[in-house]
Amino acid sequence: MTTTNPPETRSDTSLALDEIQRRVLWLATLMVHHANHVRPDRGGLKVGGHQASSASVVTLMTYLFFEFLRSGDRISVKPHAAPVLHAVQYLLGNLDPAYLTMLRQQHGLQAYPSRTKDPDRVDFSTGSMGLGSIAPNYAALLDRYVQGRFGHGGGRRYVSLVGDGELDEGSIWETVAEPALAGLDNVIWVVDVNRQSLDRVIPGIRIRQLAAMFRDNGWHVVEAKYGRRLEEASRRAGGDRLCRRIDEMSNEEYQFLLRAPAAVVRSSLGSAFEGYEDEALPALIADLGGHDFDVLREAFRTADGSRQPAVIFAYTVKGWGLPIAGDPLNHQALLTSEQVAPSAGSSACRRAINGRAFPRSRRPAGCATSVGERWPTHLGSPVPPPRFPMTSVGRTRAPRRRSSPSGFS
Ligand SMILES: Cc1ncc(C[n+]2csc(CCOP(=O)(O)OP(=O)(O)O)c2C)c(N)n1
Repeated sequence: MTTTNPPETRSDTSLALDEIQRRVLWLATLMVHHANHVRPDRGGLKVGGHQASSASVVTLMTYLFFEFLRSGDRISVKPHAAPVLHAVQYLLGNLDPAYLTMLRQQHGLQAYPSRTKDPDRVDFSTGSMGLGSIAPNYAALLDRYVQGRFGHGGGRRYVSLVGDGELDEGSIWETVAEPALAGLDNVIWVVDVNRQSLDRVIPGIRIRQLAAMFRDNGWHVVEAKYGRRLEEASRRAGGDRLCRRIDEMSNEEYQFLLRAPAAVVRSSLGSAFEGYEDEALPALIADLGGHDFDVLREAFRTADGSRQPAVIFAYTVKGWGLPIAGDPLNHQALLTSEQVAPSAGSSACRRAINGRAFPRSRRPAGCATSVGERWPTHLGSPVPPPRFPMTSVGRTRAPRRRSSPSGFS
């Protein structure tokens, strides 16, 4: 049997983003680790933090902040990804490094993104599921009103990064079905489909139903399901059955395969994996669209070009890149010091801790033009607020009508 591993198909920009996301992953992971295992614990209370939930959106957040978002855009970030947001802000030079050791500490970084209490920039507070994630929709509506009424504003895009478990909230569907949103082409939701919510694997069929509900309410639905390497495998002999098999398997089975030995993966997925070496299989089975910059670029391009509100279902692995990846019980799991130690010695981790804000001279190759030039300005130079006559807004009384009993007759 000839054995070949998947070819490197990523673009230069994506390779550069990969260098950045390694730093984001380790900064976010170490922030939580420090809060729980290093900082002296005076009260004896659990500190907490969500390393696995953070890891699942590291690629998405890196893509959004280092390539997609423009100055003036607004974003709401799912509650458990707060450490990722702060890691990104640190790398962008918007957060003092002293805060990296102050996660979940009084006057430090908040457990969930907070507009009022966090020291760096947070566009929308999240935490109560289904509230922060819907706020960008209404902000986009107000933006349209201000633009139409006063001729100011406009041009912003409103992005909401939500967990798949968050779609259980009723407020989400009230918003998705809101007729006033029809035609808002600057709203993009990204669902982090890590198939887990707390310590529960979400049944697969549900995502199909949810996508249909968005579609039925006039949203444009985009899927970022498979990475390039898995797509490549599906084009090999016998590969046609591969994606169909993965599509049809339950989320529980997929989660199991993420951590299964190569022989088990091979026997479950048949001939499509025949050409690959055993050591290539774990990365191949976990090669999902939500961790592939090239796939995400295409998905966001489609969503951004849509004339309706758009939702991207981005498939991810909860705990991606960490020893707890794909473990169904990883929701509140914290890496042990022994698990962190080998990584802490790795170059990616050292660079994460020491590499501040990517000075020009140290930017990864490929970033200088397409990615790099955006960094210092992204969200850092706010678009000035529109000027409109505050005195008259909401203060002009409608003429009073006198009620009279005859009104009921
Ligand atoms: C209104 C509300 N209900 C319950 C919770 C508790 N809660 C926090 S996170 C979470 C599940 C999150 O699942 P998901 O959205 O899939 O995110 P992830 O698993 O990626 O963290 C729940 C139920 C909450 N924060 N807000």
